Amino acid sequence: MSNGSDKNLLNGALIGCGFFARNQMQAWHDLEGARIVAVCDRASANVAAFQQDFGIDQGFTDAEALFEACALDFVDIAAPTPAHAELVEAAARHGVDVICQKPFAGSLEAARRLIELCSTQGVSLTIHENFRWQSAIREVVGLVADGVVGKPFFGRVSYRSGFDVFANQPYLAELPRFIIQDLGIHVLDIARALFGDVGRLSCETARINPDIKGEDTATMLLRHTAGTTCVVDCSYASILADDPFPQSLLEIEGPGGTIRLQQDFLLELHQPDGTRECRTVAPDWPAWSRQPWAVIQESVVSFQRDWLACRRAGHPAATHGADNFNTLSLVEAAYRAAETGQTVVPERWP
Ligand code: NAD
Ligand code: 89V
Repeated sequence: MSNGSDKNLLNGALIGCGFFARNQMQAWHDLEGARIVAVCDRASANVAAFQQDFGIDQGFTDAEALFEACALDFVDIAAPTPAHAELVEAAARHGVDVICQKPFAGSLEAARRLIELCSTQGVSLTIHENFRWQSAIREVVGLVADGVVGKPFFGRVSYRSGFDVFANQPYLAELPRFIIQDLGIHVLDIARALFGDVGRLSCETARINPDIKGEDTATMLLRHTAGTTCVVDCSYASILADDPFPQSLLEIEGPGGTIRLQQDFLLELHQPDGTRECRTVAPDWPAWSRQPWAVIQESVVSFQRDWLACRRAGHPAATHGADNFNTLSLVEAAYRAAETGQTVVPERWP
């Protein structure tokens, strides 16, 4: 927990006091070196609830008033995509470092403009892309980076569930673009963390649930520039007795072996001699976490811890704005590929 007398303590504000922001508030509370001094939401009831639940003195319903009143080191934006432009612009104008939730900005054009604005204003911009920070995913990313199976020729990043995400996040049912934009963005980012950037991509989608507007299954085929072919598949229409929500399962094949991250954090390493090493890489759950969300909640703490370390060291966090542009561009490419039936070359940050 933060210590109010520490001179190196960063003062932050959280904007958007909704469903997911509670995890971000809990994580800040767990971490040394930063504290949330103010919260802001358009809805005064949400401001009051966060002030009470997290003991925050200052509450605002207008972001401009927040920036005028508080001397902030950073802002953590947990408001939805349509609010990003206005809020990031205000933070940049006031010289405040920005963390912003995914999916960032709403379009590649808007993302580019905001990344450039933050750079011009000399503030850092980091997208709150937390799935690659899940400890089991990080373990596998580390094994691949260490060359444990050699240069991967095949990968699969798979997220399949029938969990009722609409109960906590009813707005998801209204999105004309649903699973790739909301969830696929995370699994595409895991594919980038494992295998690097993508040269071309194809995609098939379907809407299985008749009560929602967007697609709820997507199967994407990625050719990474370093040579790996990767299948990224996601579904919220899968009927599974042992539903793994919200775990991402991995498979990586290289000339030196195969890595599998199976359900419930079982990590397998298959060796060329036909043997297999197995171990469990279950996370250390935060005390406040609750199943089935704990795997995501743990990654929020890890993401924010890393952001703080990078901020102190003065270098960009892994999912800085320009990096995340290359994940966002895979989302755009996937929708274009699904619409046209063509293989698409994603845009890349220069
Ligand atoms: P939510 O609707 O529950 O909360 C959003 C809050 O933002 C609301 O209280 C709303 O009043 C407020 N808001 C909207 N515009 C605002 C503005 N201009 N100024 C101040 N407040 C404003 O939504 P949520 O489920 O908490 O999702 C929020 C964001 O978090 C979305 O972008 C979503 O994709 C993301 N999310 C991320 C993860 C993850 O694992 N990274 C998981 C769930 C949601
Ligand atoms: O992570 C997310 O963005 C969430 C969920 C896991 C429900 O898809 O919206």
